[in-house]
Amino acid sequence: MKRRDFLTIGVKSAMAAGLTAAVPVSLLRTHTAHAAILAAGLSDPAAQPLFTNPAPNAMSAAFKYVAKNSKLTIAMGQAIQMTGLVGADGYTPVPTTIWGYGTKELGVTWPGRTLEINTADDPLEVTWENKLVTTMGNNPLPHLLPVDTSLHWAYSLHGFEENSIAADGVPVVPHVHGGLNDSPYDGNPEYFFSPNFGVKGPRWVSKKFYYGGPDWNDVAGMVWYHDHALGITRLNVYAGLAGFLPVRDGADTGAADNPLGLPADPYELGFAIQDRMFRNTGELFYPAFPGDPLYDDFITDEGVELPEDIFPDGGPTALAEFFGDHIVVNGIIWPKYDVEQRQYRVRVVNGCDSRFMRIRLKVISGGAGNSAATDPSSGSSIPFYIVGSDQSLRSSAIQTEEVDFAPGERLDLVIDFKDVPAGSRVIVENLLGDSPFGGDLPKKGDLFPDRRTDRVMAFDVMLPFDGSRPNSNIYDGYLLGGGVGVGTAVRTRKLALFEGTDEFGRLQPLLGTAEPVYDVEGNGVEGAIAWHSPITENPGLGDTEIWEIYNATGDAHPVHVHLVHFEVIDRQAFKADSIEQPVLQHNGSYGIGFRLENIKTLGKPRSPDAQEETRRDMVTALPGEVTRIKMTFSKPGRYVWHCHIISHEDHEMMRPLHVGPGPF
Ligand SMILES: [Cu+2]
Repeated sequence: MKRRDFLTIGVKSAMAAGLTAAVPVSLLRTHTAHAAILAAGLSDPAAQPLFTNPAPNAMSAAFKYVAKNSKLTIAMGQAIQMTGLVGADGYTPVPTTIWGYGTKELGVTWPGRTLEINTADDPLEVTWENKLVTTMGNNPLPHLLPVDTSLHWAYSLHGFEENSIAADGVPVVPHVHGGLNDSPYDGNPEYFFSPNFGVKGPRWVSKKFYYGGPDWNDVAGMVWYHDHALGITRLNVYAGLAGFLPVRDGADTGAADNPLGLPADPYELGFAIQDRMFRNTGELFYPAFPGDPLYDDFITDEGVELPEDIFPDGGPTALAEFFGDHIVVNGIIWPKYDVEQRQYRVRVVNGCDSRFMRIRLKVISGGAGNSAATDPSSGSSIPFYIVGSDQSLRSSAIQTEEVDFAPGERLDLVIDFKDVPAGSRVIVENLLGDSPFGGDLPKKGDLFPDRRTDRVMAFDVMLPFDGSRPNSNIYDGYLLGGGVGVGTAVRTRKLALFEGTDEFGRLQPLLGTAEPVYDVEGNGVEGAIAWHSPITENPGLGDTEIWEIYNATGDAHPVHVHLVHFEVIDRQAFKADSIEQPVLQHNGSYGIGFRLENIKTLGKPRSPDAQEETRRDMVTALPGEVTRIKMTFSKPGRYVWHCHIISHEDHEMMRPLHVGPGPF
């Protein structure tokens, strides 16, 4: 495994010096929790229907919000939704309480309805309302999931210590991910607000948010929106707070006569892929207490035990990572979608907490509508086209048989069902494991027993061809006019990803610098630092910078930078000495982090992958590699950059980013 190879070369000296208390050994995790899952009254993925329930198409006109006079009011609320899950008897459908986005007319849904913006539109004014309250009495709802209040989170901030979810309700703040947002409307984690704006975060600015217009994204791409409240994002998103926000332009219009000739509604599909655990009753489950199934797998690594006296009741505690054993697509478990023998544009969002996927398509002849045709390993692989990702199209379509898919990333694919025999089933297969991704295919110990997470959804080729609608003809090399080009950099920053431990001994992923710098308050800083420490990334307004991100951890981290789109330049192996040092925590105590010394790059740089040759806001930093990106900071003010493993960003793997002069 790459993780172990890297550790031997990368932090060799630190290991020799005995400084690697935090070295992860999660590869050694064994997933033997199957019996425990059943004993705990949780849903057994092996007993759930596969490819039976149709998924809604998030790109269909019926699934979209319709703004009036460029204004929308979108509520976050609680609802009951059927996911296709059946109870312990194996056939009775069970309901799930979810949180979603919605309007009075449409109700709230998971995922939220699709918000489409055209680059030619006037700015859209959205009033986000926190309606996580009881229908009777307007009282704050408790969280659907156990909340760890030991983290730096909304109500742990100075001046908010007296607030609680019980008294004040759940803090939220929507972030439009991939939008060139003005700072006040970016959904910064400290801009949160509670139901009916009873509590407003320390940096809260406005009830109204604006997206679009001439100084916003200027080309078509796939943006999405999700909650970003400080230290509670993983739980708010898990409960259902996420949705699509496609950006259109004059070429990628979404209409049947679009100049690019891309498949259009009803042949343009949108699917949000998420992994979850459920109780047999249908309710969402998140392991947070000792004894919970999978808790031991995801709370801590060997040798880093959670002291019981810190959490006398055993929790709840945040997890180092989370991997659900049920795959949910647009709120439906392992759905199917019926298709014609033609090309479809399929736009997917990886909305999982920690799960990287490697996607492949498997054809099972005669499998359409066949409840026994569920095993991707029995099918044969077919190619598909990558036409774009994140914030833009590619310059041309490229054919592939596999593509990696990181949490937070969006892929824009064209799947050609023309030559797939009628009556076939095409299964979307996932080749990666149920444990942290290190760059390679999983080993046996990285997999859930009897897992169903190797399959995502299926397309059944069984609809009659509708000759009245134009057929698309995307091919390898088909010109699309997208791509990315960022100007000349004025500065190169060396940054790094670290794996330390917090004040309780829990695994704590951290960002920091890979060089000595001064923060905006004039303090010398080097190595890992936590969220609350003064700004270290302060690019000038309009500046273009190269960021070199050295991953000194054992796992891949999907790095997201707000405000910008970036060019992925290259990746290169490196070695360095990893020196242990204390890390100041939000509550004044200390955890353990590292800094890097004697960094040496190794071998030749490696070019970006095909899905990375677009305007990106996500990049996977692999362990033992430096990943180089280039971007221009074109709006002033407060933003953030973070790992998009949501459990990581909630546990300090996030740093503020401030463009231009203060105040900070
Ligand atoms: Cu991470």
